[in-house]
Amino acid sequence: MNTLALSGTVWLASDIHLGAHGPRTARAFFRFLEAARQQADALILCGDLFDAWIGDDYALRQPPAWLLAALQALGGTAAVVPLYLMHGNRDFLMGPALAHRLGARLLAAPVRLQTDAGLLLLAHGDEYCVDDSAYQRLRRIVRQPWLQRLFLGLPLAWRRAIARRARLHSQRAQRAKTLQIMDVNEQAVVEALQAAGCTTLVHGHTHRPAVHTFQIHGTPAQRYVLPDWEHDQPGSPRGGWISIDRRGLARHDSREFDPA
Ligand code: LP5
Ligand code: MN
Repeated sequence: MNTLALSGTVWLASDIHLGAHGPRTARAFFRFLEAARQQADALILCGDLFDAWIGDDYALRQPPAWLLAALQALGGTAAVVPLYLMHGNRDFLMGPALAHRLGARLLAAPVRLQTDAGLLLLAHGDEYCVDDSAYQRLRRIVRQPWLQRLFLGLPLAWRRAIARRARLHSQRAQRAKTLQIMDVNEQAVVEALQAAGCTTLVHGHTHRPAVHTFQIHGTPAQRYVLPDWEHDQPGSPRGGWISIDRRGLARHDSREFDPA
């Protein structure tokens, strides 16, 4: 298991879902990155930074304007503060070429993170949604290296079409699932924490920001859930991050970067 030691102030965010159709979310996120440059000693993005990632060549060859802006903002940040990227269920194809372009480091999940606030476990979170058997089946399939190689060898237009189909199927499938099925399974969380020797888990993916407290054989444990970022849909914008320093973990709201 990956272990990473980071001292000082560490910022964690997840599920920003950057894409062509989220200019306001991107603007709030870029402001967050500027703040991170000034206030954080390390920044970890815990998956689904992008709405969908269909191959590094897409980003590096001829990025569309929204992606170019994102690459510049992320690269500019990584030049100042160490930037770590974890894979999510939408951008698990982010590869070494992207990391190199950004000056970021890809982290294989889960990560045991040693911080000034103690040891914690970090993951995207989809791996703990084991009650969602249709999703877990899909996950096992798309994480096969041979299939990924095959996909990455397809023309960009095909990949884009497949990703669009996958997103549509996924959205349709979710309508038939209960919220409970799509949440993490408590037993899976406990097992992951025990395997890592941790009592605190931080993850995203479920878009249900919270701090859950529970016990593992009498020992207090916590699960922090990072929010997704959505500043484009009508209604109340949402998003945020967690900062970690020697005082502990604190949750923050991204609306401070989106003045109405
Ligand atoms: O993403 P989110 O949060 O909305 O939903 C997830 C689960 N869905 C997914 C699918 C992604 O959204 C698709 C992203 C595409 C990225 C690039 C494509 C690269 C392909 C590479 C191939 C090697 O992760 C969703 C969970 C939900 O989280 C909550 O946990 O429920 O899972 C599903 O909805 C899965 C469905 O139940 C079953 C599968 C649907 C079929 C999709 C494949 C269609 C392919 C079409 C090809 C022509
Ligand atoms: Mn996700």
